[in-house]
Amino acid sequence: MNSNYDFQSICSQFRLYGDFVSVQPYGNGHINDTYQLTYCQSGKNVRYILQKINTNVFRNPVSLMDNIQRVTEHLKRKCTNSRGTLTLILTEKWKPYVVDASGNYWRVYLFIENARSYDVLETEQQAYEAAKVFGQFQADLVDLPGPRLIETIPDFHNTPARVAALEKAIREDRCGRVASVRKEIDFVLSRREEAGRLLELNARGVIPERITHNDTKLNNVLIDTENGTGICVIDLDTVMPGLAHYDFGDMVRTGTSPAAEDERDLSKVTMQFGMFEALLRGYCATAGSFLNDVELEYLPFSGKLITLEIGMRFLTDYLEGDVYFKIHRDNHNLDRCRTQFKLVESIEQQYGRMRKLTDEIKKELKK
Ligand code: ADP
Ligand code: GN1
Ligand code: MG
Repeated sequence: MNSNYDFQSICSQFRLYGDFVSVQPYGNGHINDTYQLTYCQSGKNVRYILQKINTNVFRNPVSLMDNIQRVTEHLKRKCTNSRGTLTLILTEKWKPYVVDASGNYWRVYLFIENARSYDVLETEQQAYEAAKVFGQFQADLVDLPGPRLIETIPDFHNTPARVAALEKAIREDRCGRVASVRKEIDFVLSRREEAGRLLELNARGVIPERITHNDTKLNNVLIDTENGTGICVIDLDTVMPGLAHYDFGDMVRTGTSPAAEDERDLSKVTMQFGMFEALLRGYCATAGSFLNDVELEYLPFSGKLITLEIGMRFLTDYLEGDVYFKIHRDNHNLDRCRTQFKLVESIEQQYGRMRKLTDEIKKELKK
């Protein structure tokens, strides 16, 4: 743990009651530094989540926190209990973040207890519950009052721009790694004409901009540890204007394979149709209330596109020398890229069936 931070001083600026007990690294996120913070309140230990925002990734943390504050306050009005949304703890000066002496941005959330996230889902019921919560999240934000949320990372899901970034990394070949990943590069380039399809539909006015989460990795949703119901969406840094597909696509990417995102044995990576069906039914149970016909029709495509997109982001980061995603071993980003591309192939093999099911569900929704 980085003990250079003066945790007690940082925490003392938030409206946290009781006595500081401990702070420990927590979770498996690739971007922020997350800590479990414990305070003793009148003899009882209470946990919080303390996070240092990654300002290399999020260049405008003040606007980002403004987005999160607006979104969580809006959700709070719709929730029946305090586990239904993240709750920010404000500072003594009523701000949602603290800037420390080195310029780091920190925030604190209530710790959502009796809940957990899964890096790999275990059952179709979990997939259904998680997707339902993400769909409800989009549905609840349909009426967020203006102004438009700021884009915390511009062009985050602009897949053609991600292809261009990969091509730049190939041209520069900063680490001399290009020659060893020709196969992976060809995999992307042979599919490049699909990269702009959703943005084209949006430009033609066929699918609308919505407020989306944009990082719906299945470990960004909490599930009740007692009864297995989906509770709450977390990791709100990328909540911003987007297409509904960005969220469903990332659920397919992270929720349908029984293998970890960085699994080295690619024979374990496969798109399990039953998990896809559970995600689709769960998502439509909530988002079906507002999605239009074309949005529904392109849900299977989004699974393929977003898996390809994240795979190429891992590949780009590998070529650039692992500067974006946290890595924990050599070739970690390349391993992650390969699992994504294997999953794309598996989706392609089952694509007809995925579309047929989507058509059936679309008809059920119309009844
Ligand atoms: P990152 O952006 O790095 O992925 P997250 O915001 O997703 O960071 O947090 C990392 C992990 O911390 C999550 O996967 C989850 O397990 C846990 N976590 C985050 N916020 C909370 C919370 N409010 N209550 C309980 N656990 C949380
Ligand atoms: C990052 O923050 P985390 O670990 O939930 C990334 C996502 C990727 C994901 C891949 C802001 O998500 O876009 O899909 O890793 N978040 C950001 O695991 O880049
Ligand atoms: Mg996360």
